[in-house]
Amino acid sequence: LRLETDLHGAVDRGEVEVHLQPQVEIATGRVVAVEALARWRHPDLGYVAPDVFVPIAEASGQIQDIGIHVMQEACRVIAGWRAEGLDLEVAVNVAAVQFTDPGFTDVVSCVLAQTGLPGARLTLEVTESQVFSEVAARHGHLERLRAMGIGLSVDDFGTGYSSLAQLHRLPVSEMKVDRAFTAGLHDGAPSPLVAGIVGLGHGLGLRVVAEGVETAAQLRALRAMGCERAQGYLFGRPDTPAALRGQLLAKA
Ligand code: G
Ligand code: G
Ligand code: MN
Ligand code: NA
Repeated sequence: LRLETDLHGAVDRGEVEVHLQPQVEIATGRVVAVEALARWRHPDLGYVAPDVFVPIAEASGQIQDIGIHVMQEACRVIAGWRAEGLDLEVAVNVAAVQFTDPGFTDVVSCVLAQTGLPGARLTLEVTESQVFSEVAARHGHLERLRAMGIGLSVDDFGTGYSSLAQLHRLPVSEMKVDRAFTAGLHDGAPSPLVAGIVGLGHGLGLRVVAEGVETAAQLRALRAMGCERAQGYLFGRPDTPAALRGQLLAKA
């Protein structure tokens, strides 16, 4: 209850920050994208993890404001880097309840217009169980977002319900393999399960991103499967935009 109360106005007080985690193109080893991850800096408790505050914000309706703030900040940072010649894509997590707002697509459009970020540089991540809910399909949001060049990613794939018939029907462009599956790639040994998931994604015409990549052996196994992108501690933890920018410039 205290967290829910304290969360009110957290955005306006500047307590909700955006951290970024790199995504690497496996074929080249280059950082091509970042995922934006919300962090709540509570004045007394310090950083509160999104696993804790996102469900609270979803239940209390505060996720709308927080989600838009995170999107705005992420797009602002990436558009700024782009103007300086560091051209990356950015993935932003969206909660299903955000799609209940008939104006959601218009808000996203405004964020792109205000920040100057091209739609093609933005991907919205929706968890598997949420993307299949009728809520996400309502108001034609998914089709309109895709028409703006925005990518739609099925997050945490393999952990929720999946109606493969629906997945085939929805205008998604990317699949994120949940880190529980990546963790099953021991020493690069063959994994029919992960290979099957990656093959399913490709069969549906989707780009496949593996989450939770922690070892070079896992990366080799994913490369052999033709997985396009990898994200995880092997490449970097979520960090402040300034810290990540420093790392990227040092590498360049
Ligand atoms: O950063 P990680 O460490 O703890 O994130 C945990 C989960 O919290 C992520 O998998 C993601 O689904 C969720 N999350 C992080 N940031 C956001 C956000 O801005 N909006 C929503 N809806 N979920 C987020
Ligand atoms: O949206 P999503 O569930 O994908 O958010 C990513 C979450 O996974 C974040 O909480 C992030 O800190 C965490 N994470 C990112 N990379 C790794 C990794 O390589 N290993 C583990 N165990 N967790 C990771
Ligand atoms: Mn995600
Ligand atoms: Na995920």
